[in-house]
Amino acid sequence: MARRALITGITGQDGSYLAEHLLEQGYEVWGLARGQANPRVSRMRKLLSDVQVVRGDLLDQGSLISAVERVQPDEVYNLGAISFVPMSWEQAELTAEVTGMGVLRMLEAIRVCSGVSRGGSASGGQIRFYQASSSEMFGQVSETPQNERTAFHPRSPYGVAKAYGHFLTQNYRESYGMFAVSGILFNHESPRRGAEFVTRKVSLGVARIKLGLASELRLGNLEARRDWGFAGDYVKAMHLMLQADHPEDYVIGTGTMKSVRELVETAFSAAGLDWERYVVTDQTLHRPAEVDLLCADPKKARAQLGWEPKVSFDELVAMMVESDLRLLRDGGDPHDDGSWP
Ligand code: NDP
Ligand code: GDR
Repeated sequence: MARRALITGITGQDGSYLAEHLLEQGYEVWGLARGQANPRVSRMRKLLSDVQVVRGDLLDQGSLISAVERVQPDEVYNLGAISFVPMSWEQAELTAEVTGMGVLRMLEAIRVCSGVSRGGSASGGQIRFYQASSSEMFGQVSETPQNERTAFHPRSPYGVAKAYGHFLTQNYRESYGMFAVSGILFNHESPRRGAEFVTRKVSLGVARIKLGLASELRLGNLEARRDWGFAGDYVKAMHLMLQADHPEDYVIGTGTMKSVRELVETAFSAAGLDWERYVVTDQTLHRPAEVDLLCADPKKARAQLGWEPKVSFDELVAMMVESDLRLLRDGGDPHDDGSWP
């Protein structure tokens, strides 16, 4: 029988790549979708027609229990979150509820449905759980590169909420013997990245300028450095973590970092443009507390999971710029339902 996976955050960037990867592996894939008439759900249904939808919301404990009861998954991937860091200052309580408490509700749904009690016996069979932890938990870093033992110092309500979810996942593993793991993923991007994140904002900005649809691109802190990889590579690591013999947490990243300035230079030059003519820095886009740099040490994932990123930074940026040029030339709107590249 096909293994069954339940993915929260199915309408997001990672949900789409993970669903495609699991379908290729022969899984029956279910996506948890929220809202009464959520336009992102109809877009997802069009693009991932083999994914089955179950209704639920990370804010609603009962809905998660019903979803797990209905799907009877072998594996649950908790990717749902308020994931845009600046929004977490504006809606800190909502971020805590969805990104933090949502992990507790999902773990409880699994614990209750699989009949796990203290001591770790699962009368209903073991459901493996993946939590989407984040390099934002390292925040103001105490060492570089960051590995699985690096201390956390989150710098945003988002990072704090992710740290709660991370420790809770560890705690359910230790308290109930659940196969519950966290992937500490560094920034990963793609043509499907939300337009609010800096890589996509830049690739769309470049495409608009190239096609004469805009004359400038406004950005915040150009000195911040990140370890950027391709989302399609990273979802494979999520799957590998749940196939391991033992439940353990892993850092996933490329091990190289670039500044936002380098990102901008690379993206504009991919379209044959000089960035200094178009980029305007805007103080209002700076964050109340910035994460200056993040760089992964992915040695453990390479050694134990055999995972390695395949797409380089330059290839990733070129892929995103080309995709947005194509999208805008074809008259697509990056915020529109049908235009997901
Ligand atoms: P996206 O922002 O693209 O997707 C977020 C998803 O969460 C959407 O499907 C959204 O659904 C869903 N969601 C939001 N609120 C709720 C809720 N109340 N109940 C159920 N679902 C909800 O994120 P990514 O795909 O980029 O990231 C996936 C996960 O990985 C997130 O948890 C993110 O924090 C984490 N992460 C991401 C990294 C990255 O670089 N991309 C790096 C490290 C961690 P809807 O369409 O209904 O809004
Ligand atoms: P991040 O991603 O906060 O790292 O979180 P984002 O792309 O938003 O920012 C990266 C860096 O770029 C700087 N920056 C700008 N960012 C945005 N969004 N817009 C701008 O105009 C701009 N100018 C400069 C930021 O200050 C920052 O330093 C992402 C999310 O996917 C999280 O959910 C995930 O956990 C982490 O990556 C790892």
